[in-house]
Amino acid sequence: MQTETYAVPSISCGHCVMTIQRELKELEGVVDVKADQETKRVVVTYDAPASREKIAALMEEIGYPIAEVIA
Ligand SMILES: [Cu+2]
Repeated sequence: MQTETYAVPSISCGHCVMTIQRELKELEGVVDVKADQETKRVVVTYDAPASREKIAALMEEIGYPIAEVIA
């Protein structure tokens, strides 16, 4: 299991936060998602079969591309 923090500049309001959390939690292997509109960061805890690639692809698909992996 691992936890990663992503910079997601397109987070602009509470709806973005809700959408990201809802969509990512549906990805198999994702254990926890915390999106923050102030810092425009998303912290995801996941295990296989989820992967950074799958998370990045989903974020792209829903309109919130990851700009940078912070940690
Ligand atoms: Cu929004």
